[in-house]
Amino acid sequence: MGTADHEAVDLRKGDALIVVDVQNCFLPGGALGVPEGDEVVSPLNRVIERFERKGLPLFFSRDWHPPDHISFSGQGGSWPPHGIRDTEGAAFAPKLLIPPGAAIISKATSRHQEQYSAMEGHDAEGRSLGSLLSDLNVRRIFTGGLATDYCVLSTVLEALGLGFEVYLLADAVRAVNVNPGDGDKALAQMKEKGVHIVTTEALH
Ligand code: VGL
Ligand code: ZN
Repeated sequence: MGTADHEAVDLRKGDALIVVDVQNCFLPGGALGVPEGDEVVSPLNRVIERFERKGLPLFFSRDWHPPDHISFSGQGGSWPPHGIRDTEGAAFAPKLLIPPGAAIISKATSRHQEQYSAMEGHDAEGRSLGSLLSDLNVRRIFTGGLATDYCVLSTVLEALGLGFEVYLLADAVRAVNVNPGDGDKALAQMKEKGVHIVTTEALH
């Protein structure tokens, strides 16, 4: 958290929270367990409650892969099978607060397509996250979850490309770190591109 800004951020209309892939398979002991992945849940819950109390929109993305997804090692991909739709591994972490009004965004649902970015996912009615955000006139995106060096990074980069101002919740992300330092590298890349690196305590 050494790189985080500590100024307070006042949440307001036009803000949205995107919680990325806090699913059983990415928690320690899961099929693609992220070290300390479970530690993102309580800081995220604090922010989820804050957004909920202010009536601000919340989005929860999830890997929702078919059983033979191209990202799996058996199909020539680089990951063990994980995030298989309608399985316990793909379920959200049991302790994660999911308010009734929140939108669930499923991604990488087709066998031949990888989608790390939540921006490419869709809600239950097939609307893309990008279009939902623009319909709501969202300008600032706050995001955290798993994993810093894959789906969080892709989500952040795509959001920047779409013109959103992006706030990364530094205490509410953890990295896979396939190569040591990948998570720190991802954070540095985000910071260099103008992402605000903040802690969940800074949000009011
Ligand atoms: C993710 C690897 C494969 C992630 C998803 O959520 O960061 N990483 N699928
Ligand atoms: Zn995946």
